[in-house]
Amino acid sequence: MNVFAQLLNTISEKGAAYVVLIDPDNKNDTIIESNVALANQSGVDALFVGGSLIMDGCYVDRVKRIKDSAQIPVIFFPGGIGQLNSYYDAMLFMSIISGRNPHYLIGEQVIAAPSVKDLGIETIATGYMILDGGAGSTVEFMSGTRPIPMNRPDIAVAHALAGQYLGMELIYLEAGSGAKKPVEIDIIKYIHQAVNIPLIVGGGIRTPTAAAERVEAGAAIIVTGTVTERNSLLMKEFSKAIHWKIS
Ligand code: 1GP
Repeated sequence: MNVFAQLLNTISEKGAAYVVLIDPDNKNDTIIESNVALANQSGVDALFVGGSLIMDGCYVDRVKRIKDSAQIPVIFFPGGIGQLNSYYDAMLFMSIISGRNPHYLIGEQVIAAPSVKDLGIETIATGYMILDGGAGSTVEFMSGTRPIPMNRPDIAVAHALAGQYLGMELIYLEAGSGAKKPVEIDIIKYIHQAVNIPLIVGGGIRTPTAAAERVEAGAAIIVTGTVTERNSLLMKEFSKAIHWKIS
C-alpha cells in the first residue's frame, strides 16, 4: 500500500491522522533522533520533513538520520527543490494555490519533476493555501505571496474548490509555522462542507484541544511542529485528541 492510501486508511479508521513536522534545520540538530523516537512511540501516523529556510549545509544528512530512525512514513514537505533527496517515502507535490507567484504555482514543480521521476518517489498532489496566522510567517516571505485573510472564508473556499477541480488529492490549510492564530474553526467547517478531498490543517496549533476542535470542524490531518519540537512529550496527548474514533 502506498503512503497516501495508508493515510486515507488511518483517517477512516482513527477519525483523523496526526503528522509531526520535523524541520531539518540546524536549530533542531540535537533533538532529531529523540523526537523521531518519541513520534514512533506516541501514535504519530507520519512525519513531514522540510522547512522554508535551512541555515546550513547539513540538510540531507539530517533527513537521512530521520529516515534511519523512523518507523512511520517520512513525507517530504518541500521548502524547495534543493531539499529533494532519496530518503523520503513520499512527497507532497505542492502548488501554492493561494498565491499569485508563478514560480511557486508551477515553476518549482517543473524544475523538480524530472528528479522526482528519476528517484521514483510517490507524489501526493497538494493544493497549499497560506492563511494569515498573524505572525508574518517564513513561508509567506520566502514564497513572496500574500496570505488569505482569515476573515474571508469566501476567498478561502473558492481557492480550495479550484484546487479540487484542478485534481489535487489534498488541500493544505497553513497558518504558518509559529502562527499566533491557527486556521479558524469556521473556515475549516466552511471549506469541509464545500470540498470532498481531505484537509490538512497546520500552523500555530499548540494544544490537543485546539487540534481536536479542528478535527471536529473537518480537518482530516493535523500537523504540529513548533509545539512538539519544544515539548515532544505532548505528542501522545495530541495523538489521543486527534484519533477520536479509537481513543
Ligand atoms: C505545518 O507550518 C506548520 O503546517 C507547523 O506549524 O510550527 O506552528 O506547529 P507550527
